[in-house]
Amino acid sequence: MELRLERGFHVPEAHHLSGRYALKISPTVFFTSPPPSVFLVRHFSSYYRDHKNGVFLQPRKIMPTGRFETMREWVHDAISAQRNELLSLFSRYVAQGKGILQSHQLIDEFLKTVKVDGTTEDLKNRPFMKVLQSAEEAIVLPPFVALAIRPRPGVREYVRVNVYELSVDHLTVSEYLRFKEELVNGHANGNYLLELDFEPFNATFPRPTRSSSIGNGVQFLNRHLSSIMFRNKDSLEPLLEFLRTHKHDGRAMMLNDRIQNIRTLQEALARAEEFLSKLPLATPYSEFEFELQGMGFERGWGDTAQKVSEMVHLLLDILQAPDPSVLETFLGRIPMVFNVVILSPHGYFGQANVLGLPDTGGQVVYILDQVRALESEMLLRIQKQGLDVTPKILIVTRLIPEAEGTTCNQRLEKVSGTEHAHILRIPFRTEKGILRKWISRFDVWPYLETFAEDASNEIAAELQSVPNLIIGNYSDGNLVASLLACKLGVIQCNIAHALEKTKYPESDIYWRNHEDKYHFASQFTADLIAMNNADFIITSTYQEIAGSKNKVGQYESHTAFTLPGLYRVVHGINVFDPKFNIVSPGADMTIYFPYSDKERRLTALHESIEELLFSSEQNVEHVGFLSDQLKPIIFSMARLDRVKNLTGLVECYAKNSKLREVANLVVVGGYVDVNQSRDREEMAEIQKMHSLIKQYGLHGEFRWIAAQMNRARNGELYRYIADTKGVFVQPAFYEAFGLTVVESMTCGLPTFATCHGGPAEIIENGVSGFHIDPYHPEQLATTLVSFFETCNADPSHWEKISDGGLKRIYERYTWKKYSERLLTLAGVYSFWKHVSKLERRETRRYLEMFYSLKYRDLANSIPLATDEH
Ligand code: UDP
Ligand code: LCN
Repeated sequence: MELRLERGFHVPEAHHLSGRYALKISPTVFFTSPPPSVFLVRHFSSYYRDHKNGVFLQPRKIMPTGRFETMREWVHDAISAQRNELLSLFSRYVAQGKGILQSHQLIDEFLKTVKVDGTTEDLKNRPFMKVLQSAEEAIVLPPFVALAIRPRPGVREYVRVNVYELSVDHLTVSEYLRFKEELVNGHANGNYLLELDFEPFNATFPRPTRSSSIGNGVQFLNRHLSSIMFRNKDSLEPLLEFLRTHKHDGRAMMLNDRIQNIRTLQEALARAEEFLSKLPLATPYSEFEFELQGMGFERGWGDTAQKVSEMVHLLLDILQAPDPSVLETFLGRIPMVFNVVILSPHGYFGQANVLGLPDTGGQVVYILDQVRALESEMLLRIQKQGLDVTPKILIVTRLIPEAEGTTCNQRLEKVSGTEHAHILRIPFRTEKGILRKWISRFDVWPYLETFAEDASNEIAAELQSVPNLIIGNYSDGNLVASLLACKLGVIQCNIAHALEKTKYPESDIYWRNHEDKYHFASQFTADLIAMNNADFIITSTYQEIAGSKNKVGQYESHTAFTLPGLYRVVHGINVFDPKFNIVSPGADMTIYFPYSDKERRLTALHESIEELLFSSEQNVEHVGFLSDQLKPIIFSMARLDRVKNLTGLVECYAKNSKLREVANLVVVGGYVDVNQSRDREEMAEIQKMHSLIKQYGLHGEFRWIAAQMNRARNGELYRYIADTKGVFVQPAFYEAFGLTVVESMTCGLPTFATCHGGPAEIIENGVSGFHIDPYHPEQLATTLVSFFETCNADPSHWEKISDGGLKRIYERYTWKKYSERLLTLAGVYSFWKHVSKLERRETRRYLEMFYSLKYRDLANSIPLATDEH
């Protein structure tokens, strides 16, 4: 394989380098790409140097097909090949009037237009079908149809077709968004609308280019920055300076003043190595502390001769033959994180009686489990590092004086199962005083700046020092985390949980229509600020960042969008940015463990579980009954939001007589009595549920149980359902991650979950559970019937899926893995921030301006809540 490059480079050979194609240009010059036939050298946008492998050139864009240099040419060619058909296709699009067509609508119209004279395969191979398969959306504004084409996750291009002439223009992102704005503004769109562009700040910083590298930022960052750092001996100075100045609470760690330069460091390490090799491995640090100090080493290297020796070797290896993965291990072991602040302002944040209350679901469960796992990992690390520091974790949330039977009116509450973690509550206040009642997460924006100020003072009082890591949660927590991180100069990690923009389609372009109820303008502005301010972002899945082949990711949808009349985002976030890392949560394994773990089963709870499932009593806790208690149970549990689609599951079950024959249905969620609910969406779902029971005569086969807040019993409930050889179904229209999916799989209950969002990634279809499409309920029913029938014929099938689910969980979804990874990331990103120029002053200044000139006005335009009833 030979390629001739522009600028006279000659490519003598192609290598397949650990799954990537790497073309060697000279002994030190490589580039990576998909198969070389696709590659066009003039598409280089930049390069980065890797100390080991040479220079990687980054392709600017890669066409889904190799013959074309630009997207415009590709689309043009596809159109030319099918001119007549496409004239009628475009007139179908145009006939629908101006508007947005989503990808499935584009394809549906295509299928209706094109005469199927060949096989389905033939249809799939039509050139324009390929274009449509990559199209994310189309904007129809006669005589034009503009297409946003996404050849692969994270990459987008724009073209505009004149539907009468079938001519094609390439559009820049700004032109495309301006065109899209005409849907709302007609031609009155402002040429002078504020355009936000974060690209220039990061242009010189290399990024991976392959979609499969997204979400593994730390590896890329280590590789790139270490190649700079290990270029020569002088470039190691920042590492030395970091180790020499590293302190906690004014106490020196790692190195003292005896180590003046790299030479003395290397000598001291060699001496320490020799000294330690003579000690028994288990010798406690205190027994040789004095000698090590004399050589230039302070605390932090380890608690035994063996641990210290391992660290010494790691550093010697790094100094002699630097390797990014050794560096990551070394950095991950340096004591850096002792005080953590976790922000989650909205909702009822408490440890009991809160699940099921408005805005109170998985995020609360996630944070409480996260804190327990983090604390034990921090304690373990501190002990292994040979330190006697007490870690502190503060969850900072809102204090709600009218606490509705929860503890949300208490200032400080210890997190159960921890020694050093507390919930610190701070009220929302304005000049008029403290807000007493709960308010929706959509209305919190005007309170957050004051909340951040108050939080900063209270955190200082509680910790008696500055935190080492600030973690934001959801849009409001991430914004407050940004304000605090800037103020305190602390490393910031973001966790989105769910970005609302993806949940509400077209909420950007038609933002004004939602403004009264949802205040998305403030929320999307806060999201942009926070995601650009964060030092690193962790996500539960890949799809959260960059979606999948056919679906746009939650972060990816912030790459380019417009809020007509307000601002236009031409580069909001780059999903290839090395700040993104996938760190998936798990389920608390003391509560959720396999049904087969007989010793640990909470059999004492079975009586109350049986009462919940089978009693004939109809009351505010349950309605419906199960007449045949021997049938397996189809189980679901969620908040009774519309998007969770519990009523969709009930309807799907109700309509399929075979399914009703082979299994019972049990649903946990919401209130059974509509008068108890305060949430309009929930009230509608409650009423729908009652009418479904009536309409389909579900008594005898279906039980609806109100929201259950006892987590221990919920754990046993999943296992009890497993005993019936039942299944769990998660039928949401969209689920960002889906903790219930992980909980049920951790209990060994075969799980059927939505293919829209995180569950599609948690489950491998047919192996560790099943994907279902809530938009095709009849298929869902068939999948369930077929599962139960297969299990009847071969009972080992149920066990096979149950085991597959457990295997998947142990491999990927555990809090132990999560906390190890999070602490390593915190160490690595803190280190790089310290030793390189990653504090990104230019970005911060731009963000400050955006915050002051846009966000603050938007937030202040939201009416303040009142406490009147
Ligand atoms: N949950 C619960 N009782 C209920 C409904 C839900 O304890 O009646 C718990 C459920 O076990 C899970 C969390 O609430 O731990 C819901 O998290 P998930 O990520 O599934 O959805 P979210 O509510 O965050 O959208
Ligand atoms: C919010 C959601 O909507 C869920 O999908 C997640 O599982 C939960 O937060 C925890 O991250």
